[in-house]
Amino acid sequence: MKGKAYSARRMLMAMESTKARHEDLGLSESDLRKLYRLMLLTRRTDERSWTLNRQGKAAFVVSCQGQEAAQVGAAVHLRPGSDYVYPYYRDLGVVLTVGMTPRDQFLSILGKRDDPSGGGRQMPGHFSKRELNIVTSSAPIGVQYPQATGSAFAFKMRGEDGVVFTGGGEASTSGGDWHEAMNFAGVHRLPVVFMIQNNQYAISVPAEKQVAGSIAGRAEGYGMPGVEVDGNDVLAVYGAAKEAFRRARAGEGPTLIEAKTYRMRAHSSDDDDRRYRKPGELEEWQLKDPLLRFASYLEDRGVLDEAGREDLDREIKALVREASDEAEAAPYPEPESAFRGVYAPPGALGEAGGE
Ligand SMILES: Cc1ncc(C[n+]2csc(CCOP(=O)(O)OP(=O)(O)O)c2C)c(N)n1
Ligand SMILES: [Mg+2]
Repeated sequence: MKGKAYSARRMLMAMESTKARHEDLGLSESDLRKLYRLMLLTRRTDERSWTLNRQGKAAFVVSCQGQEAAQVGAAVHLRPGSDYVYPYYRDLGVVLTVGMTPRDQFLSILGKRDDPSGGGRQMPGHFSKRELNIVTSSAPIGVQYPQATGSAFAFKMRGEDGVVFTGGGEASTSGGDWHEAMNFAGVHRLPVVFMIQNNQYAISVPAEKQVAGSIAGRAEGYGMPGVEVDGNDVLAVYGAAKEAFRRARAGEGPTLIEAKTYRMRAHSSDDDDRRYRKPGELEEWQLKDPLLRFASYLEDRGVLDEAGREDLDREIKALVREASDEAEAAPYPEPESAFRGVYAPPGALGEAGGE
């Protein structure tokens, strides 16, 4: 068994050497370190979120582990605060890259007053931060797509060069919202980048029971390029997203990216993934863990060695822990505020209502 894992790793390393190189993508060594740092920050923040759930402190969490390369590799192309982001619930790596903080994440999952996503009342994973133009989602899968497309239409009507980034899982492409948004974006050549993270499951439903044909291939029918990338290779995603953002900013229209990846944790903290994963499947994908792969790339090219990775990890774990402790100590919303944003205050609607 050990020997098998070892040879699989060797095969993987051989595969990697044929993949995208940072020099061709115009990335410096410091850009590479930044990408790795963001991926590690995402992983450690996610792990801490899971721990807070298992300690009984956070009622519900959704994990992005395994999808960091796709999320960070795409989101680094955003201009925080001027572009718009319509993320989905698993996009922790997207929102941290744009500028949300681990503290924001912990305030949210602990239901604290200062949670930017909704004052402690929003569903965890429904990320939002006004100054970063991160727009919250609703619970039905796929509603972000028409909204994102509408924002892209606004950019175009105003003659601005903003780009809208949105995405979801592979199952979100089975709903009408996605198709309507893709068509509208294609017809009007809108500055929107769609990224589907095909992580192989929709809760317990495997991708082969969800997706007919190819998701990336559907783009042609909506008049835009569709690109399938290895979603566990941050440089591959970076390259595909670079071109998608360039096209959008240049007024050339939308792009669809399908990032092939794998969800390494259960669907949510309330799901038991042992009931539906195929035997050995998780272990196989763990060898393709995006962080390990990028670490091996960085080591091969002399950008970051083991000691450097350990230093960085210590630093990140400390800052994540500090953010988590701060959020635990932060106040809950005042009970009197429970109806705020739900009912109009007395008298606000004049004689007709409000009492
Ligand atoms: C319209 C709708 N149907 C069903 C659900 C329940 N639901 C929540 S997440 C999910 C799985 C979605 O899978 P996918 O789009 O592949 O994203 P992933 O969770 O794998 O990242 C489902 C079915 C929902 N929220 N909305
Ligand atoms: Mg999925």
